[in-house]
Amino acid sequence: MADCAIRRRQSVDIQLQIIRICTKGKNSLFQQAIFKKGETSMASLRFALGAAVVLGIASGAALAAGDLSRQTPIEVTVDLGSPGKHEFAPKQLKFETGKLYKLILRNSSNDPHYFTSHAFSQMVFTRKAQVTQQQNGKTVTLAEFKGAIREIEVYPGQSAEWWLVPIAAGRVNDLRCDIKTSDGKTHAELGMTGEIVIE
Ligand SMILES: [Cu+2]
Repeated sequence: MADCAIRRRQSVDIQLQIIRICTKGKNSLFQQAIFKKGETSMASLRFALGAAVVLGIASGAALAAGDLSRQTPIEVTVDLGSPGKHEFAPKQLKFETGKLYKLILRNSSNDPHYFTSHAFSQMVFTRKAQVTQQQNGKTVTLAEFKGAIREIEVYPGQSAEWWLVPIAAGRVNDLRCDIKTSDGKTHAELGMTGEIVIE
């Protein structure tokens, strides 16, 4: 991280130097190339264009280093229920801001379950959500969704992945599943609740 910061700092310094070279008032190479009367200054023009190209490359490098959604993801797996039990396992999830997570929501129970936390959904940037399936021992992606996600429902025996980068720190207690059982109680009322901490 420190290395990246230094590299970015260097690339900013290079950009500033080039901007200084290119905008030195009367001595500006652009101005010399454009306004010099009587003699053609192709060398100056070429240098100025070269500087502009270098400037473009330098700013491109700075952008690539800053794309937090392209890190290697940290895997976090949550079991949504288990046969006969309505609960999240684990019940407490921990994340850190600025890191990319692959949050795997695995439902190996006999009921559908929601992963709902509106507070959490406001504190993360979503890169994508994926529907996955196990085929011959391999995880195969069936569909991919881009855009903000508010909650995800996973059907019995299935899994989904939420690729996200936490952007705000805090502790929220609204993780729950609001599906109702046949007697009218929600899974949350039966204990399917949880806490999420972002540091
Ligand atoms: Cu549920």
